[in-house]
Amino acid sequence: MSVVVTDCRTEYLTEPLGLDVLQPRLFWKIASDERHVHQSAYRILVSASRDSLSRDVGEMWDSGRLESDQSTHITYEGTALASDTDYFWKVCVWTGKDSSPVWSEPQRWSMGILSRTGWKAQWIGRKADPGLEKQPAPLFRKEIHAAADVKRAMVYVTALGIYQLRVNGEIVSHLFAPGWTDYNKRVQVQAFDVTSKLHQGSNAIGAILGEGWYSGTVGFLHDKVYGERPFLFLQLSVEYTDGTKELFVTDGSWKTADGPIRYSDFIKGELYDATAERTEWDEAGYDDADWQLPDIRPGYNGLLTAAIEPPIRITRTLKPISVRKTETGTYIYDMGQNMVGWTELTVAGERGTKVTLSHAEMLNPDGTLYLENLREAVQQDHYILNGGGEERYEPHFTFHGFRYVELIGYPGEPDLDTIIGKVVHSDTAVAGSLTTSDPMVNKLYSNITWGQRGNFLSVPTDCPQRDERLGWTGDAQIFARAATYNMDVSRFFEKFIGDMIDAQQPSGAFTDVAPDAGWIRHKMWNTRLNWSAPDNAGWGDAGVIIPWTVYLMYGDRRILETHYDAMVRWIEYLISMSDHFVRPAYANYGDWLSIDADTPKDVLATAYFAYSAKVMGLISETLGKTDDKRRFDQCFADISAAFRQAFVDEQGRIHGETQTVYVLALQFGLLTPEQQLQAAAHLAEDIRARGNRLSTGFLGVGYLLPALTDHGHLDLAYTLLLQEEFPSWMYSIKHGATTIWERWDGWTEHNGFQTPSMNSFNHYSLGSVGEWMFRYMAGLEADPEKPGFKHAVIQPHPDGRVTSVQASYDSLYGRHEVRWEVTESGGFLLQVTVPANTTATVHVPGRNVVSEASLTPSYTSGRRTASFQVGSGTWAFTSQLAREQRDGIVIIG
Ligand code: RAM
Repeated sequence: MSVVVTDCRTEYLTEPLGLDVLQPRLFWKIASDERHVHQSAYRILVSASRDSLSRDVGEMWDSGRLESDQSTHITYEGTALASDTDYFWKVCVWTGKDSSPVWSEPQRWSMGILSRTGWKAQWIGRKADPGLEKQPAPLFRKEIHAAADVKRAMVYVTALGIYQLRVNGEIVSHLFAPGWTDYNKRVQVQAFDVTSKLHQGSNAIGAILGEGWYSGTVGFLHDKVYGERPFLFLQLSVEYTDGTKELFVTDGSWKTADGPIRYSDFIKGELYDATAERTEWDEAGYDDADWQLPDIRPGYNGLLTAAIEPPIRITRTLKPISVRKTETGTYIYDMGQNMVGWTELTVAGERGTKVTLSHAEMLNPDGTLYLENLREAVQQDHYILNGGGEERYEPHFTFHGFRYVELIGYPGEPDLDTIIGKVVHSDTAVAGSLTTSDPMVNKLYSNITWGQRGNFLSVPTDCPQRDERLGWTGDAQIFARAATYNMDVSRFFEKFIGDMIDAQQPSGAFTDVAPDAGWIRHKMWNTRLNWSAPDNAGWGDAGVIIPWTVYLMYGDRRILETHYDAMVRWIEYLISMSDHFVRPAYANYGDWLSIDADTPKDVLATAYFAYSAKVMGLISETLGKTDDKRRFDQCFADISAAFRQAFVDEQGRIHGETQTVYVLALQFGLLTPEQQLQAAAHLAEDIRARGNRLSTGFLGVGYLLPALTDHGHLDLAYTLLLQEEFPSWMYSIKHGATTIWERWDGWTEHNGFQTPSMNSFNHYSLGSVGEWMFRYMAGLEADPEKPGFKHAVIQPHPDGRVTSVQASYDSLYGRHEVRWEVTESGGFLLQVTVPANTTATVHVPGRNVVSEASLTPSYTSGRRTASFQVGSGTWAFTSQLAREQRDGIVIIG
C-alpha cells in the first residue's frame, strides 16, 4: 500500500515563526491511492535541532507510539518551549496492522517572545508636522553591524499603525501588518526569518509607518481612534556562527525623516511625490546626517501577542478589459471585476506631472464614475512623477473597492497595459470549488468568493469601498459557514473571535462591530435615533455561532475552551435582558435589508436567543460540561416554549408572517412537529404568493434554502436559486454583478441606484447561499460527532434544473469531492471521494440504487434514500430519480 504523510502543519500553518502558544498543535495529512486507508498509530518526535531529529531523537518530545487515528490538533506535550527558539518535528504514521511505518518530512516552527520581560525594544515615532493637515508617512532607519557570519536572524516587529519593513533594501513584511486589533488591548507581532538577508559587517534596517487603523480614518467614525500618530517596535535577534548572540532594537539611536508618501489613509487614499524620494535610504552606507532622532513613546499597556491573522497579500493581478477616453480627456478603465486592492500605474513624463487614479464600483448612466456610494471615502491615489524615464507606482497604506478606474492627467496615450489591478486581502488559502451545469449558478458562486476575497481583510469587513469597512459581526456569522467552504479561515476567525472577546462589554453583551473602534461610544448617539442596540440579535450571537462553526469545520476544541466563559456570559446577559425568555422588541437592525417584509424584532431576537442557547448546549456537551449542558438545553427548551406561546398561533402562523420568521423557527428547532409542517407550508405559500420570490434580509437569507430543503420544498429552493426576476441573486447577475451586493435593490430597472447613503456593491452577507450550495446541493456536510470532516455526511440534493454539480472541499484531512449528474431520463450518477483517515456516510437519493463497489446500503425515507458507509477512496453510485411536473416545470428529484 502506498502511503505518504503530507502537508504537516503547526497551529494550522506550514512552518510558522514566532508562535506564542505554549503547547502548539500539530497536524498532518495522509495521501494514498488505495481505498480504506486509516491511521492506526502515530509517533511524534520534536527536537531543538535538525540534526538530532534526523537521528530520530526527540529530546523535546517523543510521544512514543500511540494507537490513535488522530491526525489533527495533536497538542505538544513535551518539555517547556523557550522564547525565540526553533523546533523541528516529524511524525511516523502506521496505517493498518501489518503496514510499515511512514515518516513525514521534518518540519520547523519557531517560538516568539514568550514573556513581557523579553521585549527590550522601544516604541519610536516621528512628531507630526504642525503645518500639515495630512501627515507624510515617516521613514525610519538604522545601520547595524553584524560582528560575524549570521547563523540565525529573526526579527519581531509590530506597530501602532501599519509598517513596511525592509532589510538591506528588500521588503520583508506583508501588507498592512500588524493588522487590526483593539490596540488599547493588544497588538499582533509578526516574526520574519532574515538570516539570508544579513551579512557580516554593515546592514541597514528600514521601515515606513502608515496610519492604518490606529491613527488613520476608521469607517465613518473618525480618525485617530486609538492614537495620534503611528509608532514602530522592532527587535532583531541575531545568532552568529561562533555561537554568540546579539539583539538590535528600536530605540532613540534610530533615525527618521519624511519621504515621498505625503499622506496615505485607508479611507482617504494616497498622495505620492516621487520627487521627494530618497534613493537607497534603506541601504547601508546611506548618509542620514540630515535625518532626525525619533521620538519615544513612553510605553504600551496592551499585550504584544504573536500574530494570529493570516498575512495580507496581493494574491492575484487583473488586467483591464477595456479603456475609453472621456470627453474631458480622462480615461476610464473597466477591470471586468469588482475587486479590492489598488492599481499599479506605469507612466513616463516630465518631473512634477501629477497623475490621479480614481476608483469606483459602478458607472453612472452617462458613463462617469458613480462615486456617491463612497460617502466620505476618497478612493483616489495621486502620483507626482520623478521624470526621466518609465516609472511605476502603486500605493502603500490604502486600498479601494472598485471595478472602474479613471486615469486623470496621464501624459500621453495610455493603453490596456498602463494599469494593472492588484487584488489584496487576508491570504486565506482557497479551500473549495464548485462548478455546475448552469453558468448563472457558477457566476453566483464566483461572486460569492469575490465578496469574501474583497472583504476578508484583517477582519471580516462589511464592505471595502465606502467610509465603513467595519467588522460587522452579524454579517460575519451569517456568512461564516459559507466562508469556511470557500477558504481556509481557521486562523482568520480565531483572530476575529479574539476581537469579539476584546470588545465584549462588561455586561456580557457582544458588540455588533469588532474591533469596537469607538463604535459603542458613537452608538450612544445612534440609539437615540432608535436604530441600534447594545446587543443586536444576530450580531452579538456571532460570539457563539462563529466558534461553533470553527469547531464543526476544523474540529478545533481549543477555540471553544478558550472562549467558553465569554460565551456563557453572553447567554447569561441575554437571559437577564429577556422577559420570561422573550427578548423585547427594542431597537435593533432586525432582518437587515429584507425586501418588502418586516420581521418583528422581538420574534427575530427571541429566535436568535434560542439558537445561541442551543449552540451553547452543544458546546458544553463537547467540552464534557454536563451540568452546563443540562442548563443550556433547559434554557433552549424554555425559550422555544416562550416563542411558541408568544408568537405562534393555532394554524402555525408566526407573528410577522415573513419568510424569515418561518425559516428561523424551522432551522433553530423552535416548533412542534405539527407546527413545523404548518410553518413550512406558510413559508412556501408566501414565496409562491410573491411569484416565487424571496424577501429575506441578512439574518434570514442564510437559512432560507436550507429550511425549504429540510422541510419538503427542495423544488422551491431551486426555484429561488434560479429566479432571475427581482428580487433574486440572479437579478443582480443579469445586470452585470461580479460580486454580491449589499441590497437586493442596489440597482433596479425600475429605480436605478438605491440611496447612495448605503449602497455597497461588494457585501458578502447575501452570499450566505453559498453554504446551501455546498451542504445541500452538492451535499458535503460535516458531522458534529466527528468534526472537521473526520466523518463526512454526503447527501446531494439534485433537481433536474441543474444537471450536474462538482464540488470539492479541502478539509484538514485532504480533499473531499462530490460529483453528480442527472440524465434526461432521470438517471442519477454520483461519485464521491473521501480522503485517507476519514470516513463518510453517503446518502444516495432515488430508487434502484447501485454502488459500483457492491457496498451494502441501508434504507431511509421509505426506501427513497439508500445510505452507505464508506472509507477513504473514490466511490461511484447510480440511481433513478422521480420525474414530476410542477407549475409547468419538469422536476427531477
Ligand atoms: C450597515 C451594513 C452592515 C450591517 C449594518 C447593520 O452598516 O449593511 O453590513 O451589518 O448596517
